[in-house]
Amino acid sequence: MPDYDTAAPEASPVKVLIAGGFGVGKTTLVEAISEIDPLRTEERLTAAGVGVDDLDGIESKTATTVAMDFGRLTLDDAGVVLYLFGTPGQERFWFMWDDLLHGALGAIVLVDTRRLDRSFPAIDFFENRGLPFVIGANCFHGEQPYSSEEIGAALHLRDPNTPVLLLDARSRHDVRSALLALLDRLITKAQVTAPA
Ligand SMILES: Nc1nc2c(ncn2[C@@H]2O[C@H](COP(=O)(O)OP(=O)(O)OP(=O)(O)O)[C@@H](O)[C@H]2O)c(=O)[nH]1
Ligand SMILES: [Mg+2]
Repeated sequence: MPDYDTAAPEASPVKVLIAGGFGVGKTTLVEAISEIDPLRTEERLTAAGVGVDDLDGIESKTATTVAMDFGRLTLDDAGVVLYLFGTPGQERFWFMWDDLLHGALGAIVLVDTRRLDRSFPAIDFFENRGLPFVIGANCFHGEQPYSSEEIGAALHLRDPNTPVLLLDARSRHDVRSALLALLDRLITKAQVTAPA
């Protein structure tokens, strides 16, 4: 049984969504950083998905999230405990995103630069609802031919100051940096919108 009682009681809870299109590395990211055994709700990809699920570039993928991922990370220095909710990526499960959004303060939108179009709906979703987010460009196989600026421009982000971070979703260090960048963004936005 995982131990769910070790988060510092005085830490402020912050709900964060890990979003993006099919197979961009959301479950991998939550697994890389969570201090508890992450909850995964994955089902095997089967022959029934041929022609529906595009596995181009992620041929080793055998399962897909059908509800959500859940993990936790305590950041003692920041005095917060992050609750990470990974969204399902397949289009037929997007109806769950509105429920997952409830109470969330921010998001990491993962993109795969080989298939940027997979993540446009996630970006639109958060821009339309005004939820702050950072972009995590997942460098599959350690390769990333594009700079952060180029990726930001290609995504046509409504806010040009949206951070674009190059990361490896399997790397605890990279994921932690992305989450800290998101926290910075949340603090900056809160300061801008707070009444004087
Ligand atoms: N080489 C490499 N493989 C990765 C990386 N991130 C994820 N993968 C692999 O890519 C595949 C997809 O990763 P998932 O974490 O399942 O992606 P997901 O976004 O949760 O997928 P859905 O829930 O189906 O939308 C898996 O086979 C991972 O092992 C990475 O940074 N580098
Ligand atoms: Mg997943």
